[in-house]
Parts: sequence; structure tokens; C-alpha cells
Amino acid sequence: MNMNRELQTIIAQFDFPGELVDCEPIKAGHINRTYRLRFALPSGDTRDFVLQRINTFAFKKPVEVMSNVHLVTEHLRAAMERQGQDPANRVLRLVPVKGGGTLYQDESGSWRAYDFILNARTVDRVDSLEQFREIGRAFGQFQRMLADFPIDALYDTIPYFHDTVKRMEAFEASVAADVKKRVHEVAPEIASIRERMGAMGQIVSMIADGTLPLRVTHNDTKINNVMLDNDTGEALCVIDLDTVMAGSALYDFGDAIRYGASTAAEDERDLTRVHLDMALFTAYSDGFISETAQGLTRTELENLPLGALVMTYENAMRFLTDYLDGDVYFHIEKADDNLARARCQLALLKDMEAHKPEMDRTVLELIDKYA
Ligand code: GN1
Ligand code: MG
Repeated sequence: MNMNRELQTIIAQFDFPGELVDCEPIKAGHINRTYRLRFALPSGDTRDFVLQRINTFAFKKPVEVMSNVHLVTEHLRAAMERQGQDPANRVLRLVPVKGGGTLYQDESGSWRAYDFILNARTVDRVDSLEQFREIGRAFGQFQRMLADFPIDALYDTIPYFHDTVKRMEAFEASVAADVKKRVHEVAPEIASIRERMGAMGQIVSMIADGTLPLRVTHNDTKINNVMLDNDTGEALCVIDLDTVMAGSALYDFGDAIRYGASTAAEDERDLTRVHLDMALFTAYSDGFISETAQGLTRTELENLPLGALVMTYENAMRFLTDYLDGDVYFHIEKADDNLARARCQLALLKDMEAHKPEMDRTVLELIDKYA
């Protein structure tokens, strides 16, 4: 077992059963640090857990993150029980800290633990249309089951997270500061971002003038945030709830399309390979709208494709901002990873712009199918 003393001390703070027999890092996401733990029980069985260090550079107030996660998971659990569904393995369950609560903090950081979701996996690229439809259904159901959640009980774990206009201001500040002297390398990318500032501020203004309502949203709906049953392929559990906040349904729909309906990875360097796959777009939209057609307003539903463009733009801008800042936010492996990600997202955005009328038509058809 490859584990240091620090980790042993942390593990000892949580109310795990049995004896620790295995601990291995899992590569998950750009933000948090994650381990899988295995415990041997007196019965001879083993039980697995996830231990995670919350990145407090991204999440400044881990206590508030854990409050949100706790309230949301309890709400989902109760909703499933009312529907006669067993929430075990379908809703994240936090492991209590021995001293109380669900968060352990010391000099090493802020830690929490979950039950491991059994016999399930995540995918970074979709295998089939049916799988992506299923993921759309899962995020749609997540949205639907939280429709009656008291939204004011949620903290903004990252203030202005999807406030695209605030992100534009941060981007301009980074261009002006140019701390790494990288601005001269990226003039075309900066121009692409600036050209679209008016159009891409639309969701923010529609929230501000009341055209779009605030909902409980996940805000990070990459396909790898849904656990899929190894045998049946069914979506079991939505994970990574740290950014659950008040937001627009367009964000959740849009970010899923950005990541999952692209023909290439998020950081593909060969831009000729980066396109929006309309069959994938249609499959996801079908799953998502099948769950949300009754609960979302007509305006929200009709504007879902705008969400895909805005989230792709926003991520391009965030990656480029981080490149200019010297890669302080997103984990990188190669020096130009954030630049590659930004370029890829801009290429995807351009293809989405070309397909916008087709996306709009598809969504209107699905509204008719399910409304
Ligand atoms: C981050 O943690 P992860 O990899 O699921 C980021 C998202 C970005 C995404 C891009 C808290 O998500 O907003 O869209 O990377 N999460 C946070 O891959 O900033
Ligand atoms: Mg994640």
C-alpha cells in the first residue's frame, strides 16, 4: 500500500469500518485530489470508499461546500425514497467524521469521504448514442428532483462561477496584467473571445431581467460526473456536487454538450478533429428534455442550445485566462495544456455556431415530443 503518514492520520479521522487494506490515487477531474480506500471487514468482505481533498484554491469555503453537498444529497435521498427507489448506490453518501460533521480540516487541507459507488464506472468519451442519452436523462432527473429544493439554503461555493460577464472582466484583467508575457502568443484567441463578448453575455442578462429563472444546478455536467452501471449501462449516480448552486438550467445542459457531444477530447491539439456531433447532441437533448419538459419554462427549453455555446465560450475563456495567469487554477501536465484546451474549445464553439439553427430545430422537435 503506497501511503504516507499524513494520509494515515487523515483516514483515522473518519468513521470507516474495519481495517484499511488498500489506498490508491484515482485520476479524477482537474481540481480535487482523490483516493480510493479499501477496508477489510470482520466478516471477510471488503468495503470501498472515496477520500478526497477539496482544492481550497478553487473552493475558498469548504464548510459551505460540505453544507451544500449534505443538504442536496439528503434531499435526493428523500425524493428517491418517496418514489419507492432505493437510494443506496444512487446518491452520494458522506462518511461522518469521528469528531462530528462531514469535513476534516488540518494543515494538510480539507478532506471528506464518500461511499464508493459499486460496480460502476465513469467515461471520458461516450461509447454510444444510447449512453449519452442516458447521461442526459440522469442530469435531467437531477434537475427535476431538486426542483422543490429551497434554493436559498445553498451557498455560492464559487461566487459568480458561471457569470460569463464577470469571467470576461477577469479575462481582460489577465490580458492587461500579462504576468507571464504570453499575450503576444495568443492574439488570435484573444480576438475570438473579444468578438463574442456581446452575444455570450446573454444568459447573464436574461437571468438579471427575469427571463430565465434560477434553479438548483450542478454546474459541472461533464459526462465523467455520472457513474454508469458496469453491467446495464444505466446511469446510477451524479457525482462531483461541489459546484451545486443556484444557476441556470442552460448551464447544465450546455456544459454536458460542450464536453460530451464534441468529436474530440477537451484538449485535442489537432483542431481539424474538433466538431459538434449532431447525433450526440440529439441523443443528449432527448434524454435531458424527456425529464425536464414539464418542469422547465418554455423559454428555458428553447434556449438550451444557447447554453452549449455560452459554456463552450466560457471554458475557452477560463482556460485562456489561466494560461495567461501562469496555470494557477487548472491542473496541467504539459506547459501549454491550458492553451491547447482554449484553442480546442474555440474550435468547437465555431462549429457550434455553424450548427446553431440545426440545434434549435432539434430542441423544438423534442419539446413537442415531451411537453
Ligand atoms: C473543472 O473538476 P472538474 O475537472 O470536474 C472545473 C469546471 C470546468 C472543467 C473543465 C470547480 O471541472 O468548471 O468546466 O474543469 N471545475 C471547477 O474540464 O472549476
Ligand atoms: Mg469533476
